[in-house]
Amino acid sequence: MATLTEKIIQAHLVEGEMKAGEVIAIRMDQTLTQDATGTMAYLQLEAMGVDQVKTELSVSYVDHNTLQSGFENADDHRYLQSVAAKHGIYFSKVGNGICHQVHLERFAKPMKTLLGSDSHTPTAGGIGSLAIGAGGLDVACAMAGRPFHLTMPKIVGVELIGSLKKGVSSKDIILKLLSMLSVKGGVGKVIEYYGDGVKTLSIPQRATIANMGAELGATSSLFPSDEITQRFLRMQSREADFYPLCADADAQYAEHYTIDLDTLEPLIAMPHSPDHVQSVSSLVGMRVDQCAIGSCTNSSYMDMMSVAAILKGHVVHDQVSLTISPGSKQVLNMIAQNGALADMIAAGARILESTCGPCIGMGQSPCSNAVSLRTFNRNFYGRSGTLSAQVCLVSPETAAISALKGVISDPREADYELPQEPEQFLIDDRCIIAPNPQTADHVEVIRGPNIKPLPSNTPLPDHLEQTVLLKVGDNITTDHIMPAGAKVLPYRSNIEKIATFVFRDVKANFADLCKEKGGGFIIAGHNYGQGSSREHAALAPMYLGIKAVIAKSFARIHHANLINFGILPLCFANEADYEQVQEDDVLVLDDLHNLCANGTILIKNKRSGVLIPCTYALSQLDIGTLLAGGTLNYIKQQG
Ligand code: MIC
Ligand code: SF4
Repeated sequence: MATLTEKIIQAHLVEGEMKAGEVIAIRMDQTLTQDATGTMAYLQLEAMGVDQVKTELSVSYVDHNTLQSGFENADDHRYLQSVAAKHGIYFSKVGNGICHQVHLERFAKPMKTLLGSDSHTPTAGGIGSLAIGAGGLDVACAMAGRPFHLTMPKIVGVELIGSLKKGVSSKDIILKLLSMLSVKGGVGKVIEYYGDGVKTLSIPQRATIANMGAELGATSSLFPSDEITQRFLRMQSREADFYPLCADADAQYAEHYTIDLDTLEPLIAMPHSPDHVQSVSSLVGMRVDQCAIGSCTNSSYMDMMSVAAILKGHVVHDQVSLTISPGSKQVLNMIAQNGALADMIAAGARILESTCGPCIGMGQSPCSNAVSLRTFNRNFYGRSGTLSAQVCLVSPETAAISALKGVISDPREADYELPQEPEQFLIDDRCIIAPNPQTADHVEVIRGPNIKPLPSNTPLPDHLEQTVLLKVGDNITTDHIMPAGAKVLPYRSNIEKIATFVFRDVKANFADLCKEKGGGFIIAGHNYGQGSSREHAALAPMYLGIKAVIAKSFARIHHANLINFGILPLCFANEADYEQVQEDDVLVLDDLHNLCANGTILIKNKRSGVLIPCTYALSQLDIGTLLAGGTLNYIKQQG
């Protein structure tokens, strides 16, 4: 009576019991990194003194920082390529595609585990791989052969019935689920899909759904590995990677939902959260200024073919800028060869590289007060680079038809021919550089001036008495904490510099305040740190002297990142006590050297004298890590 998740975890379990809520450790078969998180991950791997990676496969992708408006991005790329060659890691060159799309095409395998330093790593769940996003340090540990610790998730079953109608896409399935569960509805859970509707979905369609499980806050999302999976692998010339996998008929799910694809309609997530979902039909006629198609969610061959079919013979509306980023070199090459790219160009689309691009604010910021329809997965405040923009998330079909009309339009009314799946994908891996064990020893790791040494933390003192420097509400994203975009991303390997941007759009003087007060605390509401895996959202605050975050609840990856860098994550035992703390209050924490697993602690507010009970979800290992001042210190301490 096992679920898909239980079957894969069982086969990789190193420590613990598969009981929801228990801490377990699993072996990671594969890892992936991307350049924006990869530089730190590899600096950490180097700090651990690891010679060759211990995984079955590790891949380093370059897809985020590709604007190269200064030397910094290119320096990072050089470092990544050389460090990959040195340590036995495959290197996917810039231009080869977005990490999740390429990994799905060329490397992901059913029944394997994958840890990636990017929150959308679960995209590979579409092919039946248990794929989890984590901070770079956790990925470095996995490459060093250490098992990955996580809390055994609850398994949620989502039954898909019926089949999608023309103009309705798999993006609408996951937007529907987001409207049902919210951005924190998946925290501590793996979402498994089953039912007849699953059989109607291709692997890239499944991957779109698994990708945006990250927006639910889920640990991962999983689809069975069936004849559709086998066919996809055959089309990618890797049928040998097929492994059949399905949940047992009597598998037990902690929660259960059904989505009827027959009655599903096109949906749209309104600003500034992926769960602010409405029907497209209710917004038809609203002005659109920009449409951006691509990202790891919706940049597959079939997505591009649907878009090209809608655009064919038409021209983009005068007032709209349409950008298209095909997800990989494979996709771009195929649409170039079959003429679909020519249809896009003729329609006036602006073709961008096969990278993240506008999704992470790397160019294409919309105009002031723009309505921007994007096929991406996140529409967090400010992420596009234009604070006043209204960014909405839609399917490729909705974006394409709206780009032609200049207003939000319902793709069910578009007149286009549904594209056919190809017989075979175009295989050309020459932009993926395989490591060569014979020459690894002689490789020199190249560090340009933007590759700064890792900052370190000091052990946690027994007594902390510091000021509350910031109080924020619910659902604070890592984009709030550590903004991305073209101006900030170049400094991902330069913590001193990137730390000056922490909370830039929330409290402009935050970094200066930290310096002035010699560090302090942050108070937050629910789901603090939702969104990306960027460990810079913990590492940079650590650098600024933040010692603890006290919140109503945390997002999983950020919670782990805080521990990895020695910042204490505490939760209000009574949510109402959130009101007992204000900015500038001085809080006192005592007896920290005697923290015990999953315990409670009393915090004293010096202003009011009130004692505030807080809980913490920390294992003994987490406590050891925090006391040492973070994972790297802990590993050194343990020898
Ligand atoms: C994102 O979508 O926010 C990112 C950029 O891909 C991040 C990683 C990063 O910040 O480098 C993610 O999702 O983890
Ligand atoms: Fe890149 Fe956007 Fe996907 Fe993040 S969500 S990996 S920035 S495409």
